[in-house]
Amino acid sequence: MAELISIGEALIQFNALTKGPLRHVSLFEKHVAGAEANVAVCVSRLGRSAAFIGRVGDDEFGRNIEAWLRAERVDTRWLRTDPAAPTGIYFVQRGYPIPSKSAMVYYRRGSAGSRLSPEDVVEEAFQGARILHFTGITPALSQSAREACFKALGLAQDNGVQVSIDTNIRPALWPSLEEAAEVLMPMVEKADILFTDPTDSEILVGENEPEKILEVFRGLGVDTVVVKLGERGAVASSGGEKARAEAVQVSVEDPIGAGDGLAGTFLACQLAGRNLFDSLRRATLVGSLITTVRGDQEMIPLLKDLETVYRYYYP
Ligand code: KDG
Repeated sequence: MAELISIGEALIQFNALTKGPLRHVSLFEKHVAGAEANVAVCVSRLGRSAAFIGRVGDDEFGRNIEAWLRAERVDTRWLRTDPAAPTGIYFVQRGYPIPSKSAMVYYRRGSAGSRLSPEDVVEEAFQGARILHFTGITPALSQSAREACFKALGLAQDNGVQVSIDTNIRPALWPSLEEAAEVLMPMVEKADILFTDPTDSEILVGENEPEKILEVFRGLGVDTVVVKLGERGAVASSGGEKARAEAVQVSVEDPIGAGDGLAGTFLACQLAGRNLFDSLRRATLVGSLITTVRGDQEMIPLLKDLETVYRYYYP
């Protein structure tokens, strides 16, 4: 059985080959993406085992996602093909209006992935697993996806599985930010490991200062809190320890997916028994590497390559 169970919507990403507003872009490159799928692939590439629970459509993009995840050795036995809806897609607009940033344009309403429901979340997946992971995207997809997350939280608790949540608030998926906070906070309070950033924390708990964010979520009972700070790196707090890691300086092609690489690497390191600082520094490094190419998953290193690049930056 897989050590990490990730629940969410895997998507096909069309990434603009040229920077600027999408209306002027003629060529797009296809990638497999979706926050929870990115984390599952990351954990698997780093030598730990991962399974992905979700739905894809009975179409070419659904087959593309399934084949990709299998090739990455992610356990897809609980990935369902739903003939009633298409696989979700989105486009990435790069470098506009902010030069170093990307924007996502979704075409996913009513997608197969959004039809995730409690019946897709089976107890068998949790038996022997060590970590359940999902992000704030999954409960935003639909009422049934939200219920699937709650069922997963219950099964994690019943089976002694740690809960990892990345707040990942995507405003385009929520009717309002207040609703995002209302739905996500009861889930966050059940997390053992939390990934967040200043923007999401401002929405959830009215704090955007990294040290305060650590304090507030730790105070709510979350054992390990990681605050992602983009080009400023990350800070974390766990038990009696605190750690800070700087991002490495790289040339940014597309920052989307960096946060998932950071989370996936941190979780893989924790599964491998690494301490907080070692986990955070490797996680931050992988987050930086991912920004150097288009696509969320392509630059996630294999374990041996992570150690090579780690020694390069931290000789
Ligand atoms: O973190 C990257 C993801 O946001 C991207 O792959 C798309 O999953 C996605 C989403 O729902 O925004």
